[in-house]
Amino acid sequence: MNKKILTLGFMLMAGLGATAQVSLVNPVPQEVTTSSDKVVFDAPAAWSVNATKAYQSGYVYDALKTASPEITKNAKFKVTLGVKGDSKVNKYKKNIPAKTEGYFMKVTEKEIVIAGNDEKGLFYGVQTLLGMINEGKLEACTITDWPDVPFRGTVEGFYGTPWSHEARKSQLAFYGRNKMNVYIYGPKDDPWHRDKWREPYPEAEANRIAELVNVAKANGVNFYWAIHPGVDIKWNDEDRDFLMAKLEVMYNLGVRSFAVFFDDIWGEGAKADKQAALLNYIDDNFVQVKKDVAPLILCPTEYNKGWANEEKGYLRTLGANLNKGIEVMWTGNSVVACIDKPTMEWINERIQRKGYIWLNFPVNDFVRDHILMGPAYGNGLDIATDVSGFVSNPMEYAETSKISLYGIADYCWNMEAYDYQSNWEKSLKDILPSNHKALRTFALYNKDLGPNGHGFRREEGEELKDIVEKAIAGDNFAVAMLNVACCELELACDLLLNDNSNPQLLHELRPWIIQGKNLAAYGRAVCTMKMFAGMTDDKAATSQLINFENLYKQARSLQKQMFDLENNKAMRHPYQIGTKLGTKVMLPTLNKVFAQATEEYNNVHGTALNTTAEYNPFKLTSTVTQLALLPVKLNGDVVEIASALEVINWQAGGELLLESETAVTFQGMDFNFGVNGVAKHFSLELFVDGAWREVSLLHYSENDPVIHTGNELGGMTATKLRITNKSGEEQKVYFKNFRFVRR
Ligand code: 14T
Repeated sequence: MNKKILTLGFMLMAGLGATAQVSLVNPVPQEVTTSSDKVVFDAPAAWSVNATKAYQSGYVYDALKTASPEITKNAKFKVTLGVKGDSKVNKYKKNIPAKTEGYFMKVTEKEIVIAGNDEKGLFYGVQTLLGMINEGKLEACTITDWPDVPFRGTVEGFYGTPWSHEARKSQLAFYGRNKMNVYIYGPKDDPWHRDKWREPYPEAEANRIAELVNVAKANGVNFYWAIHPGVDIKWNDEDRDFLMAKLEVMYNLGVRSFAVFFDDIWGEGAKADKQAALLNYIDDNFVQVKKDVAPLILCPTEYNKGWANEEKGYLRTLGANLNKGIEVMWTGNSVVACIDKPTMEWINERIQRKGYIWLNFPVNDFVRDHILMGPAYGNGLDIATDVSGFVSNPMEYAETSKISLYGIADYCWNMEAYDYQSNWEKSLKDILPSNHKALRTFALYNKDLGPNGHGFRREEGEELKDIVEKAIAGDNFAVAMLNVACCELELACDLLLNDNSNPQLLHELRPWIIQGKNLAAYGRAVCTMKMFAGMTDDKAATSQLINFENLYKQARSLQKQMFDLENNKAMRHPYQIGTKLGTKVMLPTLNKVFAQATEEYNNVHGTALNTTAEYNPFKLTSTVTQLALLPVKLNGDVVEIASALEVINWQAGGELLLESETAVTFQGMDFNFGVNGVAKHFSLELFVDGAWREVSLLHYSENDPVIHTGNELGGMTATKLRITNKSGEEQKVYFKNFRFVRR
């Protein structure tokens, strides 16, 4: 039968019948048939298992045990389990898809048969059953199912706090449920993965890894342990033997799958021929010798097209030299990118094998002020046969990452049928059933990454587009609708804060939820401002607390509260640099409405209230006209003055003054005027305890224009600083950058 038609029919059904139990299953199965009169029935209270000895215990059986019906010997309702070739499922041998990890399954009101093409297929059949029975119901159907991509899962490969042991175990169970079979362990900040790659794990860590290997097994997941030796590897026998010894240690902990990462390094470690020779050596002397070890995975140094140096031919060298069977990872056309057909054609031709995709989504280690709760979309739906594997690099927020991973799992299993929107809706229910609507509302504001160095953006606020356009055009009904959206966001935040069904999720989201409340309150103030702005009578202005100017003050207060929350370390996770949400549509819209309402009020009342919405505790002024308007940017604890794009004529005695609303304790500072040796022409002074105090300036070398401060700066606390041209004559400089870090 035609796969496409079946899948489409299935999706239609899923949309219509809320009771369709098969529609609860993630990933979407390849082929499903249900009878036209749709038989949905209560799951039995107990069932008996009909299986050969081999499947009356083990991980498949254990998975089945987690279902609500109890397994009892004499229960009438029968669950037959078997793998191709078993007498128990002989009757169905023609129905079993000849696909790795595939299975056939039949559900009737009397019995269930699950026939795997292999043991993993059988396991996945059981997972489908578990997914279906989630709400206590079963649906008569037959399912023929298999994965499109052979290796599907995640690579814990981000910078930042590595996942906790508990989080990892929870992930592995999640992968099992969602039919992902790979977990690559490679957190950048695990010392024994990278910096101390030569050393064995201390006992406690080693035990944890051994446990993870077992948990992975129980969930049908291959645990890959990755080593990252490129930082300081020397291409000699000694280091090679260190590496082999470490692999041996990991093997003895139970690890049977390995990866070697050479990403984000340069110099000696980055040589293609050396890397290939090392991998081949491991392959020949370890993988092939052990016989029970999975094919090696290599993460190359040039892991994306943007970094590929065609002339030097790094990738082609790997392609030609690496043993057949060694997998090569690839992030796409850039570090953070979606994958499509041309991407795969480009890389596969060079590495002479199918690329193994490392998708840098939903990882947020380069946009740590955002948390990503959006759907996984944008990857080609036609690349199933072009990839050997497809793994996602998630966020250090393990539980929140499940939203996107739920999509990755579905995408990898059944690509053509992948519908990211409906998958996303399902994922929210899966992750927080008790409050999925609140989670959904909140997630709407946490999809985009904001501007970032990789230029990777996500859609956000599409559902607001209509209202936003009208609100900005001055339609007050639309402003009222915007207000409703803010009320809804606030409601969502409060419901979430009161939910204790998934403490880990709430712990991860907490800073953003609190900020969400601020954003919502700001939005309500702004929308109400807009309502009041044009009123000419002073009815509202006299006795009542609610009047335009108070709303204006409230909005200002909330701008500051948002800022303060961002900069309050106690309200952030360790590596988090800020707390932003709704930055693509909601916040900019509110800022526009704020400005419009204020302007309107100013016009009607002849006032001069400031219309700029962004709160900034730093104020720059300068007698050097070209510097006077440079914006001051804040990024966590880094305060920066934007660079000027022209030559600055800094007159004698001209000064730049930076004032802060609150006292700043300095950690360090440097700036760059783009000219060697000019430090001596300028003075830096801090205003400490009511007096100006000079801080020394110096260059570290003659031909380095960067100006550094003397050590006395560290720990000084001041409310303002100034830089003055003390040379007695005009200085021509480039104001390339100025920044300091505060404590
Ligand atoms: F191995 C790679 F495929 C890879 O993506 N490496 C890192 C990864 O650990 C990190 O999580 C990800 C997202 O930030 O990007 C890579 O790390 C980078 C990429 C850069 F372009 C680190 C610094 C960069 F400048």
